[in-house]
Amino acid sequence: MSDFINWSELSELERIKYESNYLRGTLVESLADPITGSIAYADTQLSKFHGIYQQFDRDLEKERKRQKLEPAFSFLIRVRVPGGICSPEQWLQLDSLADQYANHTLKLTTRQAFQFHGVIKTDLKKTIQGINASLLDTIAACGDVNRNVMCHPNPAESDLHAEVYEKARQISEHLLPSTTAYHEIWLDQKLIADSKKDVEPIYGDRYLPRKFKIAVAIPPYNDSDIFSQDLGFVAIIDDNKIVGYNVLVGGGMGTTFGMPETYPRLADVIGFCLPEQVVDVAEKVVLVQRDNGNRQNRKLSRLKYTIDRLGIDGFKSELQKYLGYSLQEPRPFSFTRNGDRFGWKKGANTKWSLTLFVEGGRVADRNGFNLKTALREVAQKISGRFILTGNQNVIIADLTQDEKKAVTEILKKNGVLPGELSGLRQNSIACVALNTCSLAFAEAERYLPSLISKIESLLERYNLFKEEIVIRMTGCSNGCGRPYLAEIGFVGKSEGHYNLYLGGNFNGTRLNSLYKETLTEEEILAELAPVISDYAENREKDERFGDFVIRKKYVKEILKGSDFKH
Ligand code: SRM
Ligand code: SF4
Repeated sequence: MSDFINWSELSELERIKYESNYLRGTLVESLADPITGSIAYADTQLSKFHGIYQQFDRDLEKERKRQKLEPAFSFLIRVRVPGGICSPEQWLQLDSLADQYANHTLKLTTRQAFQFHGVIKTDLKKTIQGINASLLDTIAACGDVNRNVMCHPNPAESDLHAEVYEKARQISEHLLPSTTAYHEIWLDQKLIADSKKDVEPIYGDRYLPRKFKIAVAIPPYNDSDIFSQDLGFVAIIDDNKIVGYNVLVGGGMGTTFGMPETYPRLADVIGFCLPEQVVDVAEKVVLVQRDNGNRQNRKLSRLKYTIDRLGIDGFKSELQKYLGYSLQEPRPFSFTRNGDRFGWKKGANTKWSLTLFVEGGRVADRNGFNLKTALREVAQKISGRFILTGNQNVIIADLTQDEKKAVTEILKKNGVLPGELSGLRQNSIACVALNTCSLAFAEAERYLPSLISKIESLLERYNLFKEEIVIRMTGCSNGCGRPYLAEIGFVGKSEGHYNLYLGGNFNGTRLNSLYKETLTEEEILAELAPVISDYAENREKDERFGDFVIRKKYVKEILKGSDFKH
């Protein structure tokens, strides 16, 4: 069948995947090429499936051009961590790799994963081998496959955490690509005599049309923003037991400025399945997308567009054909909030966990705030676990009373237990953006903290410092910080200019709407000041900021993604 593919109609990535011999391409040759710090173009696409992105330092871009040098190439490596769980030993290994080969920081992502930035080509293999030595890997952390599977992170918040985590882990394992290319290229494992014999029973020889994302949630916490996922499973609990999962499909955040046909979309709840059906349902949803997703235009190839093209009923009947059975009617559920809940919490098993705010997800030592050192010392001391949250934060989990004391002392000593944080800052997310992200139009991680300080001054004026408000910023419209679900969302348009979106809700079940376009910082503060003052004076009891701006018609509620304006 593949012989009859009309390549001219398809995106160029389709051919690159097909001709890659199951993700091998010429990666070995590219890595060995001493002339450049980069790899061949096709290999930059294939390396993503191995968890690696080629980047260049955008801060140095102009100067390197002036000096007629090639860009300062380096690589981002993303570690796959289903459900965000890693051991203290693994933390220590990653911490040390960050110092040896990367930019001395660890980045905690919005999908409960780790990223290294700034790894040069000649250190790539050593870093990947170091990651594997800790029994973690980077397989399928990026690329047109299922990505890191998220789940509710906190064992102290839910007795059902272990069961849900196990589901996330099973889904992740089941949907891994089966090619041995990763082991051959990065781990020097023996080449298979005829690697053409590789088969990808789930993905086929062109993999998926686009990336695919899955999360598992335990109500009332929507900490993985389940409505933004291609596929979501929401645990349905009866008598403290998980009786099954509601199935959600078609969420997504990515949009492209200037392409109104692209939009963020909330997932639809399409049914309910039993716990033992979850992995099968995940596989079959992936297969429907594999066979029906758009392979011509990558801007329109996510599952959300497939669903809008087929119609939700069309999608459900297609899924039923693959499943061979119907999903049951969805069961009622509700979320009270998204984001993380900070501080110490004792679980039913009497173990303690501490949810720690990590601004922008960046684990670094800066200006006396020695978070990286502190977490290294914690890892050397505890027998529990680290759990990354889907909001770029970390939970130090499963601690005894004595360990709790020791952790508190370590954090204090390293300046990591700061004074009170505002409700706004605690609910903030900023994507990486500059200086590494090649798609960024504007700053995010490096800028949001200072903008928040200025908005905090406005909030303090009205006694709203503690008010929890979800604020998110991204450096472009791709949506990596899920900005379209924020009560206050900023999306970078150009250096120093942001679109301002208002009206997402606190439990992550409503998209926000464009309020003002292309604002400078001065304009942002001038636009927000009267809204915040109005909120302080005229909010109803317990009314959230996002609900207030809809009630007071600052923005119109968006009922479906395709109505979203950007
Ligand atoms: Fe993302 C591309 C960073 C979560 C939507 N994302 C990128 C790249 C790899 C840029 C690139 O393609 O060259 C960014 C690397 C920047 C850097 O220097 O690190 C990048 N995305 C991130 C992370 C690190 C943001 C963060 O600060 O935490 C997150 C890593 C998650 C992980 O561990 O796997 C990250 N990205 C997301 C999310 C949120 C989520 O998954 O919950 C989204 C929106 C949800 C969705 O997918 O719809 C997201 N990233 C995108 C898109 C737009 C996809 C689309 O449908 O249009 C791109 C661009 C693309 O794929 O073409 C993108
Ligand atoms: Fe880069 Fe844009 Fe994603 Fe931010 S939202 S990390 S700028 S791709």
